[in-house]
Amino acid sequence: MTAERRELLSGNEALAHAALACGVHLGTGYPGTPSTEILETLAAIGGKAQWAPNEKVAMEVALGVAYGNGRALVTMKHVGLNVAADPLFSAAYTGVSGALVVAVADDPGMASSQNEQDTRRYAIAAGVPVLEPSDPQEAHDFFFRAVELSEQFGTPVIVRLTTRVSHSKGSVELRPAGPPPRSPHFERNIAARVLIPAYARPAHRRLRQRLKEIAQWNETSGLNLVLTGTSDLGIIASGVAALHAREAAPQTRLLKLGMSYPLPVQTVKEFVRGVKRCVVIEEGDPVIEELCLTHGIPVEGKPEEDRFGELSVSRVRRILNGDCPPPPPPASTRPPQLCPGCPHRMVFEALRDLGCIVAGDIGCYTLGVLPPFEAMDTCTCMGASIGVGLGLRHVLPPDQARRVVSVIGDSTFVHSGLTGIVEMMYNPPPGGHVVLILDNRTTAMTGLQDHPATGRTLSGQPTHELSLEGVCRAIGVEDVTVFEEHSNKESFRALLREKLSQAKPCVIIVRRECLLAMRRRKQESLAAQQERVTCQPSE
Ligand SMILES: Cc1ncc(C[n+]2csc(CCOP(=O)(O)OP(=O)(O)O)c2C)c(N)n1
Ligand code: SF4
Repeated sequence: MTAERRELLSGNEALAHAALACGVHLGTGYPGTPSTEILETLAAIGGKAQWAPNEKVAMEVALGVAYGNGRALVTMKHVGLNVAADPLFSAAYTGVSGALVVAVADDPGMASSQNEQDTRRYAIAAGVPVLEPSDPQEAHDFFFRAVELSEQFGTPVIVRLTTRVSHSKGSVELRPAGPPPRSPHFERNIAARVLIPAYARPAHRRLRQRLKEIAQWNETSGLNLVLTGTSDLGIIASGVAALHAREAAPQTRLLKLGMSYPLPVQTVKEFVRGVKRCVVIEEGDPVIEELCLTHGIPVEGKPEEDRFGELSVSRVRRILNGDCPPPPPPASTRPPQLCPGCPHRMVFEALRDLGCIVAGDIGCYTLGVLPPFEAMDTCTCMGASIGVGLGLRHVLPPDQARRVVSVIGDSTFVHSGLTGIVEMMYNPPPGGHVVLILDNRTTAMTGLQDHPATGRTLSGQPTHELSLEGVCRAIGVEDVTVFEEHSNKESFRALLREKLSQAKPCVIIVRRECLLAMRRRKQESLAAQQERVTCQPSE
């Protein structure tokens, strides 16, 4: 008999431990709060994990692993799934021969995101089953089930986490290794994997049939639990909302859905028949509520106001009592700020003082929108700065157009800025354009992750370093300047003024390491030095 292994883990860490125990051949993804620690943990405990340039590439690499009979984990935050949606939808048609588990972390309340979209909408649209763990233990256990489901039905499976599940810690009983993965090998199956219309049409029918079979499987999957209680009121809930519901109304009968799509319709119908009234409590969009209503199951949902932000025990209590929601809390009084001495500061001071119209992007530098800079005019999604800046340049009157600058970070540039540069050279605005790449040598906003232009892998190993100036020149930008004299604010302003006055496309790469990244690098090299000294054999 094996001794029980328990550890205090967050949901992200618990999922990574499960991936290791399942023998996942490769974990890949792109950082994004609240999902980032999954791959960092997987690498730290000895699994193979790597950052991809963006979520689409990560999904495709993972798909290749799963086409090759391997087990793959791909991780991202909810908005990452927008980027990876194209391969996901097709993967649902082609199916996989190994396992493909997509761990997506939603951010209800937008603690660190530009929107609060609900990943379950994608699961339904793509036709991919979705599991919703409610705590770190389930994040661990459900990953095993996701691998099993993926291999049994040959389907990608989404594990939807939310901020509380990803980040709260709990005592997790670590399961022993599951059934070992099959040996990776390639079996040709052209009709299944090449989505020309002649093959895609039957693939869509196969997908719908598979979903019916998975719905049937879900009726007895053991992922959905009925917790006993009185029959006056029944609650259907998923994810962390199920825990809130249990605490808010411990005497009430509760159907906790571990797998919300495809819905176990018979299980839900039977549950609703057994109670006088049934309320659905879920974090995010009213997805389960709508699925129930589509199947003619009479349930009540939460008020529209409770679709925004994270749920809590008190919020659930209020929903169950039918009380009116209070007005939303006032915005936090102390907005975040760039660190003192942050290299982005000098850039935004110059953009402000030169009266630029700034098409911005997402990263630490988005804080350039706030006082004392107030030097960002748009910020939509990762990579949008270049396209939006070009659009403004095309349409604005010349006196405004010549002040437009696109500002993008190094990680974001690699993620989704490259094609913006291609567009700039393919369809240059008549007055040219200025793109600023803020190369602080890290993905600072999400916690200092490496990326293809830092020359280090997720585990800190040296690898090929993408040259930002090289890639811009290769695309055809003749005017590329690398600015590194940070102590000289005036020379940066002069450079920016000069580039704004020319009517041609140009790129300025402002290169200076993020202070926190620099500090961490120094600490690492000090630790390595100390280790070398301690390891010196004594004479
Ligand atoms: C599609 C998508 N994936 C991930 C994120 C999370 N995220 C926001 S900005 C960012 C990158 C920031 O790095 P960089 O552009 O280098 O700017 P820095 O924070 O270093 O200034 C990431 C990963 C996101 N918002 N959208
Ligand atoms: S973490 Fe780095 S990039 Fe972000 S604000 Fe601080 S110094 Fe600037």
